[in-house]
Amino acid sequence: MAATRSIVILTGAGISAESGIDTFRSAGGLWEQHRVEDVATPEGFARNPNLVLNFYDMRRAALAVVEPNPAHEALARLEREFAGELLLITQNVDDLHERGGSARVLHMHGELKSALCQSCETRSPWHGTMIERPPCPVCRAPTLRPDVVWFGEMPYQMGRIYQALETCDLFVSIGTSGAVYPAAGFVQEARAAGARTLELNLEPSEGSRMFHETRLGPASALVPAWVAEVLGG
Ligand code: BJW
Repeated sequence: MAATRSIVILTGAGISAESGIDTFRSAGGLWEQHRVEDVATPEGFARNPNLVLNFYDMRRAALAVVEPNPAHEALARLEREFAGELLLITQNVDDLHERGGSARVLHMHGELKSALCQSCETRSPWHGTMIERPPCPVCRAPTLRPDVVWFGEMPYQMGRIYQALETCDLFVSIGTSGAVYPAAGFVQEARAAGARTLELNLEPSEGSRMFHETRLGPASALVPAWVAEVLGG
């Protein structure tokens, strides 16, 4: 088999589950406690901005008490030691990849620690609470919203992502249910372009049959083992 030169990795909520961050679709997960239409759509935000700002303020505060786990750390090791090209795409809005040591992370669904100004469209770092309606640091309008991608909105950097999917020789999906597009379609894009495809997940995802190989188990065990395999030990 030819050596792997270019890897695209997609991560989802499952990689952060063992750090103590709720996934979305599990029993007791985020979507069981909140209506998706209320907290993850532009229409929900227009209807009740305080509810949405509180929801994201609470999620941002929760980041302070969690730590990256061995799966995040293993992907940081891969970034440091893999000689080929690597693109790490995450659907997660937490910062555990960065805190685990990854320097180059593409957050396609935005970031909890970022604010988006609805007036001037500037993205700015965000550490406090948004419920107090602070002004945008650039245009001063009180129109900041969470910098997260809600249903019906376009995820970030899709051009760069599709380009990488077309040219990678290995696509790896980690800890995602495959329920949300366009991310759920990446496996098909990569496979159609000739890449080998691997899924690492606790249970088979919705698109499991699209992958050449599926390994089932907790990310904290599967990801370090796979990284060691790629790096030869
Ligand atoms: C473990 C584990 C452990 C647990 N170890 N594993 C009909 C058909 C097709 C598409 C659509 C449709 N109707 C509407 C759409 C489009 C829509 C969509 O996909 N809807 C579906 C519900 C059908 N998508 C959109 O609107 C997107 N935009 C869009 O499509 O724009 C147009 C476009 C066109 C063409 C090209 C490009 C774009 C935007 C989607 C935005 C999603 N936003 C959210 C919220 C972000 C902010 C926030 O965090 O609050 O993103 S929703 C939520 O789901 C979040 C996640 O990133 C995303 C994916 O969830 P994820 O990560 O997979 O988590 P779970 O909980 O679902 O799964 C966890 C997995 O981990 C499970 O499998 C567990 O088993 C596993 N696991 N513990 C390993 N220890």
